[in-house]
Amino acid sequence: MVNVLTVTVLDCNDRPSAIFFNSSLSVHDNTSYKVVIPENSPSGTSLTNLSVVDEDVGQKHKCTLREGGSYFNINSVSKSSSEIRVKRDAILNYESHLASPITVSVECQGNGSPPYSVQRNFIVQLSDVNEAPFDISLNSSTVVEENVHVGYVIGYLTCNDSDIGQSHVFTVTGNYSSVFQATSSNYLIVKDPSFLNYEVLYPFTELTVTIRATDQPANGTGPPLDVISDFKINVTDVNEAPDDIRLIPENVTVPENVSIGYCLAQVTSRNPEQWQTVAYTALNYRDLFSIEDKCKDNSSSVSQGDSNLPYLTVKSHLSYDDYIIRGYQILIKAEDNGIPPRAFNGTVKVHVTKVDPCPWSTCHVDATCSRVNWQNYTCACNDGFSGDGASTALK
Ligand SMILES: [Ca+2]
Ligand SMILES: [Ca+2]
Ligand SMILES: [Ca+2]
Ligand SMILES: [Ca+2]
Repeated sequence: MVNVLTVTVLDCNDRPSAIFFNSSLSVHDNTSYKVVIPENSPSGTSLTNLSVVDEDVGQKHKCTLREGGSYFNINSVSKSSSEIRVKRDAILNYESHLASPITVSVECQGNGSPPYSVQRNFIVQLSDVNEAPFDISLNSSTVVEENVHVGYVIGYLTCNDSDIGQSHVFTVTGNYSSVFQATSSNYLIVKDPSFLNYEVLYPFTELTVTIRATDQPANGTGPPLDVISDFKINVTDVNEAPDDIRLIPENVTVPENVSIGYCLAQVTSRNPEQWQTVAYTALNYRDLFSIEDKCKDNSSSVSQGDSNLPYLTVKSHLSYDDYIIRGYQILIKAEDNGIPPRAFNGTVKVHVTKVDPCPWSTCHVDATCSRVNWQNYTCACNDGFSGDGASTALK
């Protein structure tokens, strides 16, 4: 008798044995599976594909992230493979993960009974990407006086950068790149002080200076990046002394018998602050000349001049005889009413011409007139004549 033993092999569910990862970003080392992804990768960037190894043909597997779900999500591609991608709004910041790489833990569960699952971990390491600097700041009062020297330090420049340890090169660009300069030690200095002239700039004394900061990235992290910012720098006034004291008209020539009170010329000067008042004082020949606010002698052609300018006036007779160089160099002080007041001394010239009374002398025709001074003369009889000169007689 033959007994037939029929053995029916019943399928029973086996555990999935492994998860295989497959990524172009993967780096294998001896101990673990690791994926390196650039920081700031946008959402949807593929991190890795994975497939579940299971002897039970035809089973489906549902994979979920046990760890790493803050940064990534996982989606089914087919019944036993899935893809992990960067999640929306995930912040993948190299600098904040330097000391703590991201661990991703995947668990895949089959649809058999009982529902066995398999779990694998891997490491996501972020690689550094250069990020643009931001927030340039100028550590200063942003006020500069006019007339400062070359190299005057306006302030110190700094900026922020997400990249750790980067240094930055600052440059002045735009309208005022010839006026200001950023040094290699990050000071903003004055390059051309002649531009910082309050009176020339007025009323546009607030300058908008544009500064660029360029970073210096580590090799392989991308090109240098920059940021620009505008800074307002106010040029403030400094009182400057008047200079260039002169007469109007410039060349003054008067006869020695000019009358007392005669207005020779008006006195002026160049004062950078044109809104100020300038006071003039004669410092020499004060017995001969005075400087008056008004001209009282209408006989002078300058008497109707600029009412804001004072008059150089004859105070006593200008004797040609007493004065060998026939002119006066009058030292005048011009002082403004700025705070503090500033003064300057300058010289003006007045020429005096000789007056000869002989043309209208009463000397006799047979006498010779000689000038004594501007109003006196002597009459001397010519040879062959005698008398007092006013009347003569033949000898
Ligand atoms: Ca970076
Ligand atoms: Ca940077
Ligand atoms: Ca000034
Ligand atoms: Ca002044």
